[in-house]
Amino acid sequence: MTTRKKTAKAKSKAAAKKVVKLKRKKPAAKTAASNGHPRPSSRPWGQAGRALEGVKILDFTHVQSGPTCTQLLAYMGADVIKVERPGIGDITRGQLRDVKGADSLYFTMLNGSKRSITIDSKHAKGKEILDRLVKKCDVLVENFAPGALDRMGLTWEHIHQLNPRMIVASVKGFGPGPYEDCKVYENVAQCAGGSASTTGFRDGPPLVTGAQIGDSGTGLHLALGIVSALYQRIRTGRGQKVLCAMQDGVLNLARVKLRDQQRLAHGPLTEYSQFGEGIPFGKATPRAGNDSGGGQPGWILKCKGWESDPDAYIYFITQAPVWGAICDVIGKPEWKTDPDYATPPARLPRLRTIFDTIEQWTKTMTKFEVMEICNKHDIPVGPILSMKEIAEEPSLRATGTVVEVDHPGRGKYLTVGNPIKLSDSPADVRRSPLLGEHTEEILRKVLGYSEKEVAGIKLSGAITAPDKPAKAEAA
Ligand code: CAO
Repeated sequence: MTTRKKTAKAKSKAAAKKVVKLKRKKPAAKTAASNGHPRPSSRPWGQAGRALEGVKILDFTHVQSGPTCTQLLAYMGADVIKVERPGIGDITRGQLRDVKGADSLYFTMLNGSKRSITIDSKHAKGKEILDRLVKKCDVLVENFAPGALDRMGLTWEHIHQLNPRMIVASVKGFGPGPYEDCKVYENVAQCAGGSASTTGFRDGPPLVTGAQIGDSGTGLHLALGIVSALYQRIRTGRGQKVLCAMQDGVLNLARVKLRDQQRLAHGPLTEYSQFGEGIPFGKATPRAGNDSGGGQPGWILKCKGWESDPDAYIYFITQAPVWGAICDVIGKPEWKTDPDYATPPARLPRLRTIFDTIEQWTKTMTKFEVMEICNKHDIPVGPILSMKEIAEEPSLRATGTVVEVDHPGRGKYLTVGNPIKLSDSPADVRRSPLLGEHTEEILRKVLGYSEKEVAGIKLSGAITAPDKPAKAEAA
């Protein structure tokens, strides 16, 4: 072929390409909205993929705080790859066991919808596998004791050099400061975050709460930090560090008590029962028993059966706009006009008498009967529900808040589904993985290792417990 012929052919090829390009542009213009965002999907709701689809999480979490975070991300559609130590795994697999030989409920209820890979992070081959995972994933989440991730060689600099887009999210007990090196568990955080000193009765010791605000609460905060960092990465193209200290997370949830601390400088806290009882306030926010934390006084009152049923109680709020209805319902219509009871300020010093009187009424009915009557009048009340009642509540099953899943080691168990409901991204709640259940699958399909390489990795001992290097199939 002559040079001229070649040039002519190249020109006509380029022209043809241009036509194709132009042709391709049209449908693209159709799919893009004028603001540059994709056009709204026409797929039925819930069938347009899940919120975090495509996001890969390198999950180095253990115990409760970190796993709470990554389980939520998994419910939102992220592919969560949980890295566990060969032969041992997350320590909670074996803690508080109720079924012999099976992963505990502690573990199964915090690690649903994830995949498990076993890797010895201190083994040379293990480090190589981890580096590959770092390159493939979007977020690394960890809640090791301070310094442990660095000791594995996974420093921020190393991670960022391998993958500048990687978000590194950590839970620690304390933020930078005098306690930053401390190991921290739930109740330590509740105490250090201001919850324990403000929980309980005034004449009793500080109390920790049943809700795991230190662990699960901080996990929730971390999840918000991660999705925010993912969103920012769309603009910046780079990852960042996300840190949630458990002390900070608890304080964030206990902020109304810091509010009260500052109010103390300007006088007594009039909505606290202590005020009505004439007991002076000290220098710090006191424990307030079952007083309501807001501006509408409330208390826990006995209901029918309280003598034998520890949960036969109801929380009753004397909300000001429905005070008249409350007076009628409890048989005290005269309180509506009595100057000692008619206005919220007049009632404050008399809250004890008021709640004692209301309790005489609530004690004649079950908590559900009280609720039925009060709801008709818009009086805010809340039955004290036992965990048994919650486990059996059909409406919580219907909404997917309580989900039953099947596990090969323990059979059916209940777990808490996604408490955050997205109308276009329904949660897919699956059982927790067995230890190393997905090791080979991840090595091959995510990291691209060949059969031969996987066989070599098995022999190396990087994915198996030290006592059984060559034989173990999937750790
Ligand atoms: N391969 C090899 N080693 C591994 C591994 C793996 N796949 N996964 C973990 N390890 C090692 C770590 O490298 C670390 O070893 P070094 O200390 O020698 O570096 C060790 O296992 C685990 O570290 P740890 O100190 O985090 O674990 P711990 O049980 O002693 O402490 C806890 C637990 C929770 C107190 C601590 O992790 C912590 O303070 N975390 C931060 C706060 C937090 O999340 N607390 C909530 C806990 S839930 O109540």
